[in-house]
Amino acid sequence: MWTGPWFSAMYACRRLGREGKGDVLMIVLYDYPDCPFSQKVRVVLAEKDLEFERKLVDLRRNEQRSAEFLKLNPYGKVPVLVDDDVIVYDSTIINEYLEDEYPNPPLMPEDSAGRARVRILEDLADNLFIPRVDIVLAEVHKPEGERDAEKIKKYEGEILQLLKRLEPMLGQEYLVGEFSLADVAFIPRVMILGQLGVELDAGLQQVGAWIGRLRERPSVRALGL
Ligand SMILES: N[C@@H](CCC(=O)N[C@@H](CS)C(=O)NCC(=O)O)C(=O)O
Repeated sequence: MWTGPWFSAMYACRRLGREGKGDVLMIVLYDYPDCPFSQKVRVVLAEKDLEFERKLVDLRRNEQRSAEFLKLNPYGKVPVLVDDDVIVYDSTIINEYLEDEYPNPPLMPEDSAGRARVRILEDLADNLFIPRVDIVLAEVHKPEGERDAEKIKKYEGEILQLLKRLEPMLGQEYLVGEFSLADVAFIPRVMILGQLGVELDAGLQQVGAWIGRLRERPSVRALGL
């Protein structure tokens, strides 16, 4: 068991969608509240009604660099999921693990083409969308006089361009039809665009409606964004 500067919150214990392990609390999520990657995993745990123990890793105190934590994730990053004796890190890999291990309700299409589309969108969210929103977030958090207005404008423009790629996919409820890991990947950062002052223009009506639908989901509301 961990000692030292960890603190944990216990969540009631009920596991659905898996046979064989019984009603024993086995999932632990090493987490930081504001981390969009940790939030992605919390959405999936909630969608699958999986209960877990949450261990907060205080990034402000560099707890992710402790020898103990590096044994779990040599990259020194949250989230890390520990399921019994299985350790998984990287939010996208954790979410795939959860999908494989706890398939109900499914968050991946059955067909290979659909699964590939989900993975392409997760990659876009993780490597292009989230980092750009994080740049704007960092600027907006600075005192007003220190903000780089040009930088904000440039990255807001790039964020809107990325969202324009999603617009034609959203003639349906969710990005790949049913709610999937693709939607999950965007949730933490699309939910805060309004707070950052990023306004969706007229060409992003479907995206706006999609964000509204996402906001209604209990798993998303639980993030408190
Ligand atoms: N690709 C990783 C990224 C995880 C990540 O960047 N986590 C950040 C917090 S949001 C972190 O732990 N940063 C600590 C550090 O880099 O020292 C994932 O998807 O899980």
